[in-house]
Amino acid sequence: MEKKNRVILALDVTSRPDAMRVVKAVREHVDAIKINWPLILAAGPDIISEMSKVKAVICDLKIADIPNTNRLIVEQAMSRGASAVIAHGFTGDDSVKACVEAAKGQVFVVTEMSHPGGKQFTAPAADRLAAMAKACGARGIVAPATRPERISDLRKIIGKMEIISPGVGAQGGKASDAIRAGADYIIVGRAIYEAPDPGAAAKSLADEVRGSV
Ligand code: NUP
Repeated sequence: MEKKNRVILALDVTSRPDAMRVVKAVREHVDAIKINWPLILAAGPDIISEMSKVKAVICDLKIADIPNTNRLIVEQAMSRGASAVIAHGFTGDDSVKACVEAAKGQVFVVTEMSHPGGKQFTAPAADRLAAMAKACGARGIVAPATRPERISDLRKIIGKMEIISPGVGAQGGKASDAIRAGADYIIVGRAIYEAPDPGAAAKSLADEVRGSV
């Protein structure tokens, strides 16, 4: 994916027409489209191929199973045109390695989750999850824009690997804080697709990111 706007659209709308409308409005201002279960379940998995013709697609399936099942899931996502997938790391390094192998390295591993409950179980394990993601050869990690200081901590563990960071806008995080803390990309859903003018909202976030580096 390009690194022009450093904004990844979280396309959590629940119909194909809504997805097309939002993507058409924001495509110039985002570098990738993240597709999660709500849209896949609403529009069917072909939405992955369709969106991959417009932008790089990251499939946020939060893959969390035994190695063989992980491999099967990743193969399905990649064969439909995904450029990368998001997997959980708490399943252990054999499960993460299965994803990395099947995705030829294009895996982002969830560390500390961005919502309040993320502090309960994921925060205490996040440093180890990040180190494990690195050891397994993942492309990057998912780290919380709601706690930019944690992005900085995790950056020290992973070195040059990529950090993609959700939690901007609706969850209370700020784009410029996440980028200054070391995120490569921010992930934004509701603050873009629920905005009266999604194109303007995405542009304003991309401008904020550019102004913060
Ligand atoms: O820790 C995480 N937090 C998070 O919000 C890991 C994620 N993958 N996400 C996803 O990012 C979440 O599932 C949603 O698709 C997106 C954030 O959306 P929004 O809060 O900007 O609407």
